[in-house]
Amino acid sequence: MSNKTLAILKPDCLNRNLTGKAIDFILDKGFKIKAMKLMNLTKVEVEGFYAIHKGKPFYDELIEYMSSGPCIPMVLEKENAVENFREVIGATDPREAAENTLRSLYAKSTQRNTVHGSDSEENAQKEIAFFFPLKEIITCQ
Ligand code: IDP
Ligand code: MG
Repeated sequence: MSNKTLAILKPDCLNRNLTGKAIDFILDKGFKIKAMKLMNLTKVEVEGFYAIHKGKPFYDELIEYMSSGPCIPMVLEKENAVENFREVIGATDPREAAENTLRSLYAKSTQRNTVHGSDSEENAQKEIAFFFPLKEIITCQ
């Protein structure tokens, strides 16, 4: 089992100045940041990242939203990282997210739900590779 997952602090996290709080929360939960960058995703990049959702009713707006401002993809490491980070972020719809999860604390809507987390080991590997070449991922400490 891999010990890494891909997180993204989404545009609503950055434009509401929640970046520091979100990173603190993630570190407090025991994750180590192994790679991180600030970037503006193009529509084409977002379409590539979210290709699995193409055709769904929320797809077009999701592409608009995720390319609307800067975001911060990061590689997180912890034992059982994928499952553990999904618990830390909570359900997609913040109204359904468990108490004291990132989405229950900060997200404003199902679309603007503040943070992304990979949903399986296989997708985590693909998503990490989508943003980070191996040489950008810290291997020591
Ligand atoms: P997840 O982020 O919890 O894994 P997914 O079903 O993979 O949720 O959806 C990807 C993203 O698409 C969500 O995080 C959210 O931003 C957006 N999204 C999903 N479902 C809806 C919806 O019903 N309305 C609006 N946006 C949605
Ligand atoms: Mg998902």
